[in-house]
Amino acid sequence: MATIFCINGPNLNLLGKRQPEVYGHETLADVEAAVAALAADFGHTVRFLQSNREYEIIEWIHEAREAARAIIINPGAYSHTSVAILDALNAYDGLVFEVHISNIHKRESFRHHSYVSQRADGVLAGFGTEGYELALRRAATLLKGR
Ligand code: CA2
Repeated sequence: MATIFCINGPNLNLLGKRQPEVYGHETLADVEAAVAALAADFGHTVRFLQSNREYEIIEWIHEAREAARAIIINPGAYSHTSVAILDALNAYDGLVFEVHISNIHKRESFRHHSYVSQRADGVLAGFGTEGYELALRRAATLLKGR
């Protein structure tokens, strides 16, 4: 059994409350409940974290070095700007999956590049909130072999 951190970045606390045409109708609490249930099927535990502050996300990634065997992260807009989050992930030895609810490649060009992708073991974009569950499935598959 492993602990997995699921980290959501800025504004994702608004999920399901605004812009449903882009991000869907599910709230962050709905997503967390679905991921927690799936993780339980695999015998894993997920700790859910969300912050609008870059430093807090970096602190959680540092904490994951000791506490988690995988990180599922949607860094939100920090994906496109934060070398600091990339550096923190580069200091982490476990699995990293990057999730974007929307297909960032179909959107404005400033969303096409993600610093985090350079470290991620897998990237999901455009699978809606189901992307978090797909990332969890992949983490469970790879953790079996570790
Ligand atoms: O598609 C994604 O998951 C994003 O990471 C979401 C970020 C955006 O900056 C990235 O380019 C792509 C924005 C998160 C904002 O979330 C909201 C959710 C509901 C209502 C308003 C914002």
